[in-house]
Amino acid sequence: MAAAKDRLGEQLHVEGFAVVRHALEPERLRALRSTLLSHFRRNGIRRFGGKSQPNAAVEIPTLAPLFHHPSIVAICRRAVADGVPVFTSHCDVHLNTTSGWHDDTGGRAGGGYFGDAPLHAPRVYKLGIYLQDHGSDGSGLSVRPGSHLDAAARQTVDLTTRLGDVAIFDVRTQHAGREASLASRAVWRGCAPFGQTGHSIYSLLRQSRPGPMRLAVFFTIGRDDAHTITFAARNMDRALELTGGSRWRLDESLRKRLTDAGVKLAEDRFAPPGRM
Ligand SMILES: O=C(O)CCC(=O)C(=O)O
Repeated sequence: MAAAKDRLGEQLHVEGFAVVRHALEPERLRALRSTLLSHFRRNGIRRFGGKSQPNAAVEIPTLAPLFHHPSIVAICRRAVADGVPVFTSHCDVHLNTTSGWHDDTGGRAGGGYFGDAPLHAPRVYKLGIYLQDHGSDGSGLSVRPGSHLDAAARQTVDLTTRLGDVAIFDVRTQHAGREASLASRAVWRGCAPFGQTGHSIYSLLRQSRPGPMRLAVFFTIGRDDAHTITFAARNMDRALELTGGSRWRLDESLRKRLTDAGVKLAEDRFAPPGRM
């Protein structure tokens, strides 16, 4: 009898997203939430109406237990075809940011995070861990099923994650987080041409009308192939450009925990960021 197909792998393949319910202990995530809130008191950069910490796998060492948590490693293994995921090192934490519909390819027309590779080839997945419930507030992650294969797909699904759930999606899948109001979007259109200064102004304006606190961790893993390594290298370049930092190697103990768990590390296979 043929082995039953893994539902998570199958769903990612067909629909481009999945949610693993109750994967993580809420208590652990509440503790992480307060650590991250302290981090953002002094750190992070103003982005999209809130604050973000790019390069967070390097910049926030307290995230490490999340990456090698057995449930997370199991999800990553199930997502890739051969059960050997590659950790890209790309990780962002977002506090109170807004986001419209987009994918994470860096540009579908080529020249994005996959270079000139045809977009049917890569298998890179983003995990989204929301540190509060979004079961009914419409403020969590929404996706367009099938948009990883057909960019014109327009149906939308609100993933209604609760604390402890893990969302995972193909980076080609179009998705949106908390959408800004029409008025905020108009303000953002005025700010966007001014780069980081525009981000700072927009974020300060939004801070004066705070909504419910919203904190989430995103990181990417991929199949063990050249596309994943290109994605990793280009995203690390971008993260260092955004932060102005130069540290890009993972902490030695995190490297060991991941490799002991059977996860490969993209950082062993790309040139130091900025020198590609
Ligand atoms: O803020 C969110 O919920 C979505 C974040 C997002 O779209 C991203 O990290 O690519």
